[in-house]
Amino acid sequence: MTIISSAVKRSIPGIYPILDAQWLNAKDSFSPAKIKQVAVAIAAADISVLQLRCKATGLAAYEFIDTWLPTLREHCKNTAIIINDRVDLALYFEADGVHVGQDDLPPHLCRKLLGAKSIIGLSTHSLTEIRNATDTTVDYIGFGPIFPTTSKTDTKAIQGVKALAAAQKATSLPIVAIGGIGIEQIPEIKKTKTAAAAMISGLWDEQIEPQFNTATSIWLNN
Ligand code: TZP
Ligand code: MG
Repeated sequence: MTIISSAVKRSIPGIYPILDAQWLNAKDSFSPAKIKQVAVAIAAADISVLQLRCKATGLAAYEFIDTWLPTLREHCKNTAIIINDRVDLALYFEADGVHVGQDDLPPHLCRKLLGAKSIIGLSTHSLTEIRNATDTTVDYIGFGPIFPTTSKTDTKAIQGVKALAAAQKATSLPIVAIGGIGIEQIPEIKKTKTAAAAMISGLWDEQIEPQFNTATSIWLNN
């Protein structure tokens, strides 16, 4: 497990890359050399948290994490690694935490299984869900989709940046904005005082070269 300071755990700052199996597999076969290039780029960009997300059922999620995690761990010593949905795999791989949705295992069960040090994130889509989450054991709240996205099909209604600003005002927990955030949208997300911007497709250019450094520089300079 990565040693992650409680300051990082509290703030979940900046750019929060999501390495999404479906998106990555559609773009490239991701050879070991390419995975290493991505891991080195994440470390160079000083990314404090990232998520491995594989919506495929069964063995596929295990294989995806098993393919990426060792290289990420080797190069990204200061990056907390969060697993989407799969508390069992977070436990097995001793990941730094888990990100769950409203219909997944509830945060208090995740906490019981993963322990006090684990980072637990919860997706929300309304002020009511945010207020409910604030009273639970979660460490950060995902909120979105802020803009239209093609990376997820079953999304809820588009929230927009005004709702994002209201969402961050409604909770003391860090909010991670998600959905349709590209490099160009980072300044307006930052302006809402949101803790972080989660990005899948927006962190890659047309040649499928990672843009982590550009994204974090824009975040820091706005
Ligand atoms: N949850 C809400 S929108 C979304 C998820 C996982 C997809 C975000 O992908 P992108 O490519 O950053 O819009
Ligand atoms: Mg989920």
